Amino acid sequence: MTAPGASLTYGQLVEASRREAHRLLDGASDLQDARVAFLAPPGLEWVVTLWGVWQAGGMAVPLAASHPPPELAYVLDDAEPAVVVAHPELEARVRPAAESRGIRFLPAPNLSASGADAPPAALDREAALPDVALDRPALMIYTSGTTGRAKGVVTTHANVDAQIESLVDAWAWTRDDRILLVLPLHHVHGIVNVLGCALWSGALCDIHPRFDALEVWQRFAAGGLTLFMAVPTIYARLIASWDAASSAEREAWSAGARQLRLMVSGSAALPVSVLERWEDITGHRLLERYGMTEIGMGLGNPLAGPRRPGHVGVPFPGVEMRLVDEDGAAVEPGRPGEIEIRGPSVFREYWRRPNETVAAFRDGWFRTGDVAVLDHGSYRILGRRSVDIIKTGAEKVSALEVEETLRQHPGVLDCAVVGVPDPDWGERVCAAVVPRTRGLDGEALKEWARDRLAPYKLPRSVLAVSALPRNAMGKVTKPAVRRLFEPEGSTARSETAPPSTHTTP
Ligand code: MLC
Ligand code: AMP
Repeated sequence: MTAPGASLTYGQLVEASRREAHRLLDGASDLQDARVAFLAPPGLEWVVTLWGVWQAGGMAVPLAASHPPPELAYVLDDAEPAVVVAHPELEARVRPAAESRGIRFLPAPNLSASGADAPPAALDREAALPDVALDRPALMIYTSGTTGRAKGVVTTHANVDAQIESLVDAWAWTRDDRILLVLPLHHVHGIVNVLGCALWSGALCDIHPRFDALEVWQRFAAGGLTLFMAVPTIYARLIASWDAASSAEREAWSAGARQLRLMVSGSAALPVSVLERWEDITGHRLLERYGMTEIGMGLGNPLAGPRRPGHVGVPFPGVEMRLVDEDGAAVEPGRPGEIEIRGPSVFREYWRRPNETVAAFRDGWFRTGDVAVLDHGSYRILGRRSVDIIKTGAEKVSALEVEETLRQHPGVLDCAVVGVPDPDWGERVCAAVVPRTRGLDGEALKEWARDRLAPYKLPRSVLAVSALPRNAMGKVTKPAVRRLFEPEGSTARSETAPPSTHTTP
């Protein structure tokens, strides 16, 4: 396990995480599934905290490093953690909220002072840690939905094991693998697919605290990696960076990338143009796969064998899937239907939301809300059933949550938020706003929202309209709102009202 300027062997990781478990237990014998929320940049402290929480019998709640204090406070109120752990770099964002709620606060484990190089404390090595059964909760990841605010997706140790084992099997992970991690660690993609599989396999994980295109290319060129996994926006950024490089750099970077054994894309639709360009540059046909926080990974193209552009392959080992119509009946082969998933990787519940948990399943099958079709023996994702779920840069955003927040601004009478197709981000968050008074400044509205919402939820375009397009029932018609932001939107715009403000940051 390496991170800038530091590394841990597996032996050191075990020692440091046992020490962390004892610190969290603070004399208790078992955390008894208490939530431990933690905020740290991707790095060794993050991994030690995760393993510490698990060994102490707690449920790990990773917080998003990009979130502003109100979003973090929401998670604290919802998860009700017994402990909050934060890295000094990010502590100011969460410590006041933890302390004002009377939650025990701990700084992230200081590995340089007491962890990696320090001799293990005899007490820590010998003192018993709880036996944690596999059916106990391991992880809670917050995800946006169509109802209300973000929900905690609870997975047990057995679920996490199943999610990891399925990928280790499908992608033939071994202890000789070496993967570069550039994804945020508040999603399954980074936590399970990259870090989790590496830890499970005893492989090397080279952790970078954030994505930087130049650093990634230089790391490829430095050699020694076998695996890379990222979202389509990252591949698009890497392509742009390669295009801007000198011919000597291009040659070295491409040669470095060619040495890897597998490159994977997922979390959002991979444009065929990106797949083709990446293949030209690196010789790798990206393996596209489909997943979701609630299920881990569902479908993937083969490790060996043809990978169809625009397709997401077939179910992973241990995953059962079916395509159904609105009534839950299996669709005819070749017809589109909603993906439903069943199997040991599927989550246990939405935290303290029994009704939403029940509604998310049909006869034991998890209803993903994604529509797909089987085409030449491999599935193709056609889209989502809800227009109110936006995927931007592979981050899921609830349009309703952004609308709720914007409506709290005194200058906003009403608004509608949509995802507009975008070549780099997949979708772009856009807001049509009915101002309460004249002269509402879209840029100022975005700045106001920045203190309240995660950066990726902020509307990148704000358009002032005198009224929102509605159907005969008075319901806002989102497709018409979306057309307001599309290049040929001028005709749609005149259906509603002339814009008075249009900012495209
Ligand atoms: C950052 N910004 C975004 C954004 N990320 N805007 C829209 N969508 C996003 N996802 C904003 C920044 O706040 C900033 O705004 C501007 O874009 C430029 O910032 P940046 O520094 O250039 O962006 P960066 O921080 O580099 O982030 C881009 C990114 C990141 C693509 C690296 O978004 C990312 O890591 N995405 C991956 C998310 C992920 O892991 N998803 C997996 C979900 S699990 P401003 O206004 O300040 O200029 C899942 C299941 C599965 O989906 O199948 O895996
Ligand atoms: P999240 O809820 O953040 O875990 O995101 C899961 C969602 O991302 C899925 O429900 C899909 O809508 C989308 N998704 C993941 N992988 C893909 C893919 N390969 N192609 C299209 N959409 C995807």
